[in-house]
Amino acid sequence: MTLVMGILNVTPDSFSDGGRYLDAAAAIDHGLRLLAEGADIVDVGGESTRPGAAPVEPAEEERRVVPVIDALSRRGRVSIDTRRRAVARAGVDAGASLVNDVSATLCDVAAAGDVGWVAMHMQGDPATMQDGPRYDDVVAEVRDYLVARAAEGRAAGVPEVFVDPGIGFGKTVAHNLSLLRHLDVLVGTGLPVLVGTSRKGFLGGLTGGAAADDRLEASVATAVAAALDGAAMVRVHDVAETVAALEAVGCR
Ligand code: HH2
Repeated sequence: MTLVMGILNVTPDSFSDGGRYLDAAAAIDHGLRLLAEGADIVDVGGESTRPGAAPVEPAEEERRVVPVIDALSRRGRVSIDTRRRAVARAGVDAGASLVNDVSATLCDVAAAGDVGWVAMHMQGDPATMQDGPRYDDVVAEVRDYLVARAAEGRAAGVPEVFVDPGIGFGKTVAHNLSLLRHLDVLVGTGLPVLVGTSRKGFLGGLTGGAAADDRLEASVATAVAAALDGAAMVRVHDVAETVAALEAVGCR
């Protein structure tokens, strides 16, 4: 069965749902809806990492996510989506059982809290990562990087490690497509793989310039393709549609 991670951005500026759930009550409502639609885990983030996003003060990020994690973790599984150590710790203290770490540097926080950890690959940082990303062999480089991070996580004592190729994080459209078409290379490491394509910019480019909210079909199709290729979990905005599609192909 492929797990579904539902996206909940408590931010003013996320590329797709920015500003919709900045209020804690609205965010909690949406998170409950994602759980009701079949999400196995709700991923709560308080900082946009879209290309060119401005960094947020950790105290502000923490203020956004903690009440939401506290409420939702009583009703289902929650992850904290952050690259900041203090925010990851606060998220775990509030009830998150997975640290979704786009910086792949926080395995010690996950180990200390005895919770899971997602190590994601990113070239550069969000402010500049789309300024001419370069690889000799993107598939092999991402695989080698993630295998090393997973070994670090296991050595630190993290009980559950996922790896994520980081679609759109310092990658051109061609790099993203190579990673998706050769997902078997990452799956072949034996590590559980998380894939996040939902509503991302490269799908707009591939579908005639569709705006973020008009990328449903492309988002569901790429999530299903990743699941069929062996992804353990997909990270999506549109939980109900993705769950239905995964059921249709026998992945749920
Ligand atoms: N993508 C985003 C954020 N966090 N985490 C993982 N593990 N994998 C991803 O692909 C990933 C992620 C970016 O998407 P989103 O949260 O929708 O937007 P924003 O960063 O603008 O808040």
